[in-house]
Amino acid sequence: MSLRYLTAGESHGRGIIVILEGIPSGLTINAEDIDVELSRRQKGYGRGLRMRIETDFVQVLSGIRHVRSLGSPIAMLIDNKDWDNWKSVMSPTSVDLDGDTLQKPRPGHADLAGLMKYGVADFRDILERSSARETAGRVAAGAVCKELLKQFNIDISSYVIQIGNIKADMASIPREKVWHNTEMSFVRCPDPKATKSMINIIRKAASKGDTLGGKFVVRAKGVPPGLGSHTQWDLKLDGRLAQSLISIQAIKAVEFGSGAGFASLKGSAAFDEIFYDKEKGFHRKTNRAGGIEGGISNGKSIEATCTMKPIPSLGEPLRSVDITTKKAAKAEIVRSDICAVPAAGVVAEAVVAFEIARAMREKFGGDSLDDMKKSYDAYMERIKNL
Ligand code: EPS
Repeated sequence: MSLRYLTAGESHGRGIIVILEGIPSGLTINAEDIDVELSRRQKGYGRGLRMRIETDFVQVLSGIRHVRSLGSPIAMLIDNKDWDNWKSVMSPTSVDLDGDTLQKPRPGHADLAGLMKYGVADFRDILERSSARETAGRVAAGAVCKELLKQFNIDISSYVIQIGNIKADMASIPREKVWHNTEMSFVRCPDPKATKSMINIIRKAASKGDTLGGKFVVRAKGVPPGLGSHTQWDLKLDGRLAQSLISIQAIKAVEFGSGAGFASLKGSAAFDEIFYDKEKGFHRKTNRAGGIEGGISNGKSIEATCTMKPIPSLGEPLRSVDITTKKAAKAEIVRSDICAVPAAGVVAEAVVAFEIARAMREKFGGDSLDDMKKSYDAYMERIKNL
């Protein structure tokens, strides 16, 4: 048994559903802890009016009894409050005869490609599912995975380092302040000066009907060496993490460690030299690899930098074509966020938590948490005595 999940649900439908399977029995899971993660995902300066409507909380439908996991599939529902306003447009049973159809696809969105692929006449049929509302389900699944990882002292965090052309000056922020500053910042950026400038450019973009993307770092601390494998392409941990991260709506690039910077480094300056002493065992003084070598975690923090494109729903729309008349037209104006980079960092934490939990489950097995811990302890003891 490995770990897997599926999400379902449209952005303006009844709600978002997630089924997470493979969590061992005996893990304490409080719905409030899942709600904390859902609320972190909703925040961030630059979200649109929709976030004033929604207050996400989880309803656990199965797999947890008396606050403990059963080892059976965990099904969770997050209601869409906005459903009340969309009951006829999104009705699964009746036909909305007066409803407007969306005809002018937005460049950068799934609208046109999805419309061609699925043969639909109204690209609402596509955007409802391509919408980032779906990530509420991933965050709920990730919150459960985070609880499992806590049992092994693995901690997942993220912070924003760039919005538009404003970059955080990370060298000026002491390491121990990064987490606190991030959670205090309206854009989840640890640099207070950059936070101010980021808020300003988001405000400016909004006033011009424009949107912004950016970059964030996601980090997993406390990951044991040995997750993932060099033996097969689809077992490599970096490959699996990259797929999960790039599947987050609007993420266009994922880099591990020095990432794109490796291109200009010489071999003599690109790697993490190996040291040994009795107390620390094998260790490194740098982490250019981002915690993964040969597709296997090496015991350093796993660090990925992700790039998010600007939101493609614009207040001042780009050129497009009406799919019925074939005449040139401006793309549809659809209510949207201006910048969702801070929220995307929280979603990235969730998908990284899932991938690390999955790799842990594969390496240490265990239908129950106790079995998993015993196997983990035995392995950690073995590598300590190498
Ligand atoms: C989204 C558009 C906006 C966002 C939405 C993603 O929603 P609406 O079209 O209802 O204004 O707020 O994100 C969420 C609802 C969410 O929970 O993240 C889009 O087109 O992708």
